[in-house]
Amino acid sequence: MNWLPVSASTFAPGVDFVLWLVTIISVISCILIGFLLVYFVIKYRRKSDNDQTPAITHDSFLETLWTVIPTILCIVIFIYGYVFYDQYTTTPKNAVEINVTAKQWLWTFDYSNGKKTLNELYVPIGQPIRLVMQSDDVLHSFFVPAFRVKQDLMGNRYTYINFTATKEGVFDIYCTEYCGTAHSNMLGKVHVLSKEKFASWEDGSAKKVQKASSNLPPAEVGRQLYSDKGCVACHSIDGADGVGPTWKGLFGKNRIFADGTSILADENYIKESILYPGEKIVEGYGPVMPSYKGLLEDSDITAIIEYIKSLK
Ligand code: HEC
Ligand SMILES: [Cu+2]
Repeated sequence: MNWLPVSASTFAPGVDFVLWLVTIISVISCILIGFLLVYFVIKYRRKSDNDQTPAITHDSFLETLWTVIPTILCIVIFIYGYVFYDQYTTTPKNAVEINVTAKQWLWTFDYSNGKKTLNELYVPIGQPIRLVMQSDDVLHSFFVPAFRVKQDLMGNRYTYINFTATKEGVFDIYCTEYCGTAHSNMLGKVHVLSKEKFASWEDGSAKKVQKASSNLPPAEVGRQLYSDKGCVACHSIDGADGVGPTWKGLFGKNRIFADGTSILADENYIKESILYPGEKIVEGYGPVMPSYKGLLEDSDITAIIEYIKSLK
């Protein structure tokens, strides 16, 4: 049966095994108890007015049985749970570290070679990875269902996740700790690449290859970035007000700022708003937009601008 998410890490089979074990034990006990309950109700029902319940106080054999069997089952479940939990929390010696920072409402990933990505985590297949995680603001929780790993992120301490991916592909990252208005948009992707592809991603050649082969119009690329890079968390495209101003009709509009100055929204203004959001704060909004400096390439920003232009 495949009602579970794809299984794409070395932990996934163990977690699934414990889940199945607990589920099967529970289902069998439930059916057994339910059946006996109904059976006894019928068998020992009062058949006539002077039917008397015999005065049985206890039965040592039965009592031992129903204590010993569940205890053994609990110990078995505990042992499996402990073994897999121990594997999960022990960092392998050759693990590669990646720093993860969560903030309302995005994920950033810092790699040891100085690379930085937004909402998209890149890892090589078969390589033990250790995520060193922290939050810039409230509690968040990093969850990759396909890897069966989940861990809260806090502001005042580091927390960790270990995993080794076993399947190439793209898997979802969710925030599973309610963290404010746009919590449900705090999404990301893990890209599990072959060793060769990862090496070329690391030295930067992969991105160019990928870009050259995608001949989408820039506004279309911008539309994808809008959701992939998490702008969707704060900006609507249909005129609805959110944490930030809507993008609908933004281009060419007169913008009034908190300090009373104003400007017409052109390409340069939008680029500045993305790289240095604190410079000009639109009247009526808080200074909460994170800077995307170093997280978006110039071509990404151009694509976003084209997309904003298309939202009339
Ligand atoms: C955490 C919420 C948040 C996220 C995420 C966010 N923004 Fe913003 N953004 C704001 C807020 C609030 C403002 C208005 C205050 C200001 O000017 O800084 C704003 C303003 C802007 C403006 C100027 C808008 C105007 O009406 O003049 C642009 C352009 C913009 N953001 C682009 C982006 C892009 C592109 C992304 C994604 C890469 C993004 N924002 C992600 C909150 C956010
Ligand atoms: Cu969150």
